[in-house]
Amino acid sequence: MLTLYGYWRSSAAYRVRIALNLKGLDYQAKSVHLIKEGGQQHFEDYQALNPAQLVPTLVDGDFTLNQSMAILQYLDDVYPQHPLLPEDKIEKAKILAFALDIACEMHPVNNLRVLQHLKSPLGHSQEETENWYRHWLKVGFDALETRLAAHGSKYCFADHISMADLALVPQVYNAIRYQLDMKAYPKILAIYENCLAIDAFFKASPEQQEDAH
Ligand SMILES: N[C@@H](CCC(=O)N[C@@H](CS)C(=O)NCC(=O)O)C(=O)O
Repeated sequence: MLTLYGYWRSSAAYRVRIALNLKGLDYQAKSVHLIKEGGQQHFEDYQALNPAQLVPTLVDGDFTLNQSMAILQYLDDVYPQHPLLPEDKIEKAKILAFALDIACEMHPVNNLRVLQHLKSPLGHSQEETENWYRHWLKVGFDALETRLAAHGSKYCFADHISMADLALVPQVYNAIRYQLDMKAYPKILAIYENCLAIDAFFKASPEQQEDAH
């Protein structure tokens, strides 16, 4: 039995939900509300599961795993249907690098706890915090849009869904939420729309989750 501890608006959990859906895996979703009650990720029982106090955490039987990119890799290794990475080693490395541009460079600087820290104790306003958010989105998306000229098509890497798309789609959701002007990124936006037309992506989207709002 697979259990995913996540939160509807968590982009890292969103990556994993897409993978589970693509692979047709049944899972139980457990909500860890990141805002309510001071953030349930800080509760003792959740810390026992994931001392990093972040979502997602995947439990597969007696095995517990954090870090969404490690979870994607684990799911791909153990449940190989609908692979997220190709056999070709060069192509695989390129896809991983693209996904990590998002997961390692863009996501961490705009994480909830970073935004909260900017406000208190550092004293930045809501407007300054949102400008920070959009700044790092722009830096990341500028590079990704350029990269997509080389290999983007229907999806990030030609016409095959890959781990790159699973990383990109949640990041675009966040960008739209934070009102980044997406007109500068026609390739990214087209891929986002192509992905959301697929049931596995749509069902994984934040508003479709039981704990939404
Ligand atoms: N690198 C981690 C990032 C996990 C992460 O930062 N999750 C966010 C939600 S997307 C979170 O739990 N934030 C809670 C907080 O900042 O307190 C992963 O990919 O799983």
